[in-house]
Amino acid sequence: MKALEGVKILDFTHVQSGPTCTQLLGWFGADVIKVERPGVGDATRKQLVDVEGADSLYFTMLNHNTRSLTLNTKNPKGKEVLERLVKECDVLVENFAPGALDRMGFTWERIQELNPRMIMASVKGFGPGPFQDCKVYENVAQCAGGSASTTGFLDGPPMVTGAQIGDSGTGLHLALGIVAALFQREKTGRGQKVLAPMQDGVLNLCRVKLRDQQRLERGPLQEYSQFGEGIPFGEATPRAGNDSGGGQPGRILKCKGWETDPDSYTYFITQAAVWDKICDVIGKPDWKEDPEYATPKARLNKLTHIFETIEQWTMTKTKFEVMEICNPLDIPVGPILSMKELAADPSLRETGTIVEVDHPERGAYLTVGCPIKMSDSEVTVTRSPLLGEHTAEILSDVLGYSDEEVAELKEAGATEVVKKMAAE
Ligand code: CAO
Repeated sequence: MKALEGVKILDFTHVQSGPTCTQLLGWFGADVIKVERPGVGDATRKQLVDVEGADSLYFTMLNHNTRSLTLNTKNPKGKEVLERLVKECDVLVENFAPGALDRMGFTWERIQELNPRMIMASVKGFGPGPFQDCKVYENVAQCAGGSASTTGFLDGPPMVTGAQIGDSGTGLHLALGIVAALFQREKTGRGQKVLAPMQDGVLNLCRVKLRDQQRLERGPLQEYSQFGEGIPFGEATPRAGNDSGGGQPGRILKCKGWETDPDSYTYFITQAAVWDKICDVIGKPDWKEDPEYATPKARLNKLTHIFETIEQWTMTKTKFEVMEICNPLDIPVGPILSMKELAADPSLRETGTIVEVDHPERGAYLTVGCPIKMSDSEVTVTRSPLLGEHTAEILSDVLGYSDEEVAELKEAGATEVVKKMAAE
């Protein structure tokens, strides 16, 4: 048995944010029915194509453990099918542009009329307010949620991050809202609307920068290197490069081989509790007693000098040697791992964090498995569906349509002749 077994998800999601959420629900055992436009499907199927004629990695890596139903929800017969699905399912998840579901005729009021137990969960770019009608993609959310203004170096422009905190991050927020609403429904018997705006999700992940904004109003941020460098602060939380900016100063430092390997770096944290050990390791035992270095407060105005000195030591070691030396001493360090290194990491394969999946059109590929491990709800990653692969199966199993009725739906243009699966 899996955690969400028996929960039916009407999955109207596309691109990245929504599928991140529904894939996770699928991994937890929910039956995820992905509704896609006949002949078109999720736009990402045909974006960033690397194997001609096959669904892209963009699509496959975000849509595991789902079933695909092609349905034209603007066709009268298609609308009838959708109404029946709304009655049958527990959760409707969507990340259409604002108003698209209403234009289809499925307002929240109508959905409640059809199924008062329905949980309707949405990702939108913004919550209610001046930007509520905007279409939003990942980097727009990173910019509008406070991430870009606080990422990058002080003397450079705002930067977006590689971590998809706007899309995948918001998908995770939405999934939590959905399971909380399912839990509440157990007691109330009622569904509810769950909204996860991307701006809110990014801001939630950037909360320490909002903390610093308020601290800045009371004086300079002493944990930022710019303090020790004598660079005045402006009015807003600045970009702090690779400073941790928190209670335990940290920085990315070069390691042996950095001249030719772009990832030959380590993160190094000068945690107060292990300061003496750090001094010994880097060959600066005199810093242990020197009042200019002995306390965290005394060190704050010379962080750049301290990290440059530590870097002289890290540059004599590989990033893994730094880890091997510092780990037993409880000095927190972390190698900068490339995607190539992560993909080959045997321990991540063993835990199912990276899995190899076989696909009839494209062959084997790597993907991320479920990042949440549960002792009583094991995750098996199954390949993403081909467009409309489960149309007949869903119409019959979930809604009880006969073969003749399915044929009539095809005839009426509500669905399409299902693409045949390649031999597996
Ligand atoms: N049958 C018939 N019509 C369908 C359909 C189906 N099965 N599925 C979708 N459609 C229609 C929609 O009803 C909509 O029609 P109208 O515009 O006439 O109402 C149309 O397809 C396009 O939907 P869309 O506006 O959501 O798609 P888009 O490509 O123009 O915009 C995006 C994409 C992502 C910018 C937009 O959906 C959005 O802002 N979503 C919310 C924020 C979000 O999730 N952003 C993250 C994107 S990356 O994860």
